[in-house]
Amino acid sequence: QQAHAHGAELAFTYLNEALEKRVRPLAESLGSKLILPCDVNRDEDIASIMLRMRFWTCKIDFLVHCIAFADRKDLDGRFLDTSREGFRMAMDVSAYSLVALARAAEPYLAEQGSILALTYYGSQKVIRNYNVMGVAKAALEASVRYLAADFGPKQVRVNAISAGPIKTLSAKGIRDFNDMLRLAAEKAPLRRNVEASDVGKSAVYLLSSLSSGVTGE
Ligand code: IMJ
Repeated sequence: QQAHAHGAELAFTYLNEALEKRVRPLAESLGSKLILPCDVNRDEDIASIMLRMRFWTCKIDFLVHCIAFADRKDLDGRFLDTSREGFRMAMDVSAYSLVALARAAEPYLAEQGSILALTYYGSQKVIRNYNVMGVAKAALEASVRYLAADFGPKQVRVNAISAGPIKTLSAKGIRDFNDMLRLAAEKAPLRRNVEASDVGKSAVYLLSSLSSGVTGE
């Protein structure tokens, strides 16, 4: 919404029909003309969305990565009990997908373009229940730095936002989440939690030339 308010023309992707029901109304409310299915575990899907982008616009100014997935049972109890498949899945969807998308977008990215990912403090410190997602976000954050180095010569910047806890679909059903929200608000300097619009405004900064000297952050 913030990018749209600042004049961006936006394309959206969704994983499946269940998520299309959430993404499409938002995308349409922002006048989006390109709303496509994409499973980041499938290289064909990634290639296909980039091809569709190419027919729609000559250059991509920015790419926003806002996907994560871990098996629900790995976001509760002990990290120690994470299965090999659960670990692989969380890393593939939540971290490798940024690398795959960035590479696929490379030929179409504008000079001075910007790539942005969303992360969370559970990558740096142990946050109860975050478990394998913390490991995946640590990989995502390191990927941001290495991608920033690779894209630097093209003047494409790569950054991530680590916001505080927000009640979104991705926090639905997480044990003790409401307690965490309350505690975070009490301890925060502003004595409140961040809202999606706060994150959106930081995103506009990182996606635009307002942050022209900022990369790998
Ligand atoms: C998620 C789990 C545990 C603690 C958590 C979160 N805290 C926060 C989140 C404290 C803020 C939300 N978050 C930052 C995430 O990255 C969530 C990722 C996520 C959520 C789900 C829920 C449903 C599901 N798989 C998921 N995979 C990743 O099946």
